Amino acid sequence: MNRVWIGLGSNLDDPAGQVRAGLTALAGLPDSRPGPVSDLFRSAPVGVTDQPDFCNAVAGLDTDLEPLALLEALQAIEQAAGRRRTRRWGPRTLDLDMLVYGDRRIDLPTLTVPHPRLAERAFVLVPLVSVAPDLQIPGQGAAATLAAGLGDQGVRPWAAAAS
Ligand code: A4P
Ligand code: MG
Repeated sequence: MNRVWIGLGSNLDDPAGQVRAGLTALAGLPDSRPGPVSDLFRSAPVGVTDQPDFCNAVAGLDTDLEPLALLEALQAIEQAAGRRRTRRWGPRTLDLDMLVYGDRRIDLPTLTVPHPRLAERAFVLVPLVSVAPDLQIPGQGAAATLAAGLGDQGVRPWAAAAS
C-alpha cells in the first residue's frame, strides 16, 4: 500500500462539520485504510482574502488506489459535499488536495504531486507536521524543516476560536 497525505479545507456551510464529513468519507474509500488524522485548525484565507476563515486538517491514507483513481475519488467526495466551483481559490464547502503520494513525483495535466503550493502554506504544513513529524516531501526535504522556515501564519486550533 502507498501512504498518501490529503489536505482538507472548508470555509462554507459549517466548515468543521464539512471537514469531519470529509474525513469520514476518506475512511470509507475502497482498497484503502485510514491513517493518522490531525486536529482541526483555523486560519485566515490565503490567496483571495475577502472570504471567511478556513478550517483545515490533514489525513493519512494507506491505499492501493493509483493516483488518478484516488484523485477521482477525492473529487467525488468534494461533489458529494455540494462543492460549487466558483472562482479559483474562492470559498468552498470542501476541498481535498493530494499533498503527498508515497515517494512519487507526478506531473500530469490534472495532477501535480507533491502539491505545488504545499511548501508555502502553513495551513497545510502545521497540521501535516503535527501527525507526520518525520515526513520527507519528495524533492523538497523534511516537512518539519519547511514548516519551521514558514512560521505558523496565524494557523491555530479550531476549537480555540470556534464560533
Ligand atoms: N490538481 C492538480 N494537482 C492536484 C493535487 N495534488 N490535488 C488539479 C488535488 N487536485 C490537484 O482544483 C483544480 C484542479 O487541480 C483539479 O481539477 C485537479 O485536477 P480545484 O480543487 O478544483 O480548484 P481550487 O481548489 O480552487 O484550486 P486549487 O489550485 O486546488 O486551490 P488550492 O491550492 O487548493 O487553494 N486558505 C486557507 N487558510 N486554507 C485553505 O484551505 N485553500 C485554498 C485553495 C486557498 N486559500 C486557502 C485554502
Ligand atoms: Mg483543490
